[in-house]
Amino acid sequence: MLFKFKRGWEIRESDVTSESVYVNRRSFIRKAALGSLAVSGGLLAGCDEGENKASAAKTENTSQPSPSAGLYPAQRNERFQLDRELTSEELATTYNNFYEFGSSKNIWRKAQDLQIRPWNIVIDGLVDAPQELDFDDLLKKVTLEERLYRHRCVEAWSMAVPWTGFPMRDLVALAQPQSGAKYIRMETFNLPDVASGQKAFWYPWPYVEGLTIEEATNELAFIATGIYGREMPKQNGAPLRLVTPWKYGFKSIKSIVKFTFTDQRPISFWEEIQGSEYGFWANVNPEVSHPRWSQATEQPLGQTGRIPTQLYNGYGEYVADLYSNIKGERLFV
Ligand SMILES: Nc1nc2c(c(=O)[nH]1)N[C@H]1C(S)=C(S)[C@@H](COP(=O)(O)O)O[C@H]1N2
Ligand SMILES: [Mo]
Repeated sequence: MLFKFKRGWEIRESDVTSESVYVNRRSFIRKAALGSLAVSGGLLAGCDEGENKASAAKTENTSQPSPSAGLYPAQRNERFQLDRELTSEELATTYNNFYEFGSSKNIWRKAQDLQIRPWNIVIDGLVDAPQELDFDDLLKKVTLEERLYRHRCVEAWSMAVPWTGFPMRDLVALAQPQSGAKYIRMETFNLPDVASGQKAFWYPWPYVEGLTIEEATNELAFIATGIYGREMPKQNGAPLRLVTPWKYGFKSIKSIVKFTFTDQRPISFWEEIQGSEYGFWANVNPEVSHPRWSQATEQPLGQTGRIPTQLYNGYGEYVADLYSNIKGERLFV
C-alpha cells in the first residue's frame, strides 16, 4: 500500500541500467544462436512482479522458529558514525540486489523460499583449523554488535543501515590461516530449484567474492547476521553476508556457505562475467567511472536529489593504508 504512490527518490526499474544488462544482452545472443530455446518467465531482467507492497513485518521468517533470535538487538558500537539519515527499514528490505532470485530489485518475496536452517558453513583451504560448522554454533563463538554503515552500489544508489554482526577478523581467527594464505574466497549457496535466478545458465553460479587477508582483517570488514536490530531477512542475505562499506556493494556477498583461504586471487562472479567492468578491488572512487554509470554522485534510497560520493565511500581513514603500497593494479571498479 505504502508504495502505490511514486517515491520522490525513485529510480524506476525502467530507468535503471542494472548490473545485469551486459549478461542479458549476451544471453539474447546465445538464445538467438540456440534457436528455439524456451525461456521461462521471470528469468530475464525487467520481468518484475509489479510494485513493492511489502511491509517490513511481512518479510520476517515465519516458517521456522529461530534459535538465535534472542541475540538481537545487539549493543551498538558507537565508533562508526553516519553523516546522513538511516534508510528506512522498509526500503532497505524491499529494494535489493540478489540475482539468485532474479535481476529485478523486487525479489524479497521470492527470497522467502530460501531455507536458512540448518545452515552449514565450510571453512577450508590454507588454515590450521579447517571446519564445518552450523550457523547457530558459529554465533556462539562470536560477540554480536551493531554498526551503522553506508552502502554504495555501483549502480549509484546508496543506503545507510544498522547491521548486526561480528568483525570478519574474528572468523579469520577461528580459521587460523597459514602463512601461505593470501586471500579469502567466499561462495553463496547454489540451489536452482529454490532460487530460480540460478537456472539462468549464462551466469557463473554460484556467486563468488574475495578479499585479501589484510582487507578481511581490517576493522571495518564485517560479517552481518542481522539488520535493524533483528535477524537478517532472507532478501538481505540471511543468515550471514559480508559487509565491506568502502567497496562497491557487489563485493558484499550474501548467504555465504563457504570461506576458502587460498594463495590464489579469487575471480568474483561479476569479474567472471565482465572483468573490464568489475575488478577484484572495486573500491569506491567518485573519480573513476564505471562504463555505464558515473560514480561522482549517488542517489540515497528514500531521498530526493543526489549527493557527492566520497573516496572509499568516506572510509579512507580506515582503509587507505591497505592500498598505499599496491602498484599497477586497478584499485577502483
Ligand atoms: N549472493 C549474492 N550476493 C550479493 C548480490 C547478489 O546478487 N548475490 N548482489 C550484490 C549487490 S550488487 C549489492 S548492491 C548488495 C545489495 O545488498 P542489499 O540487497 O542488502 O541492499 O548485495 C550484493 N551481494
Ligand atoms: Mo550493487
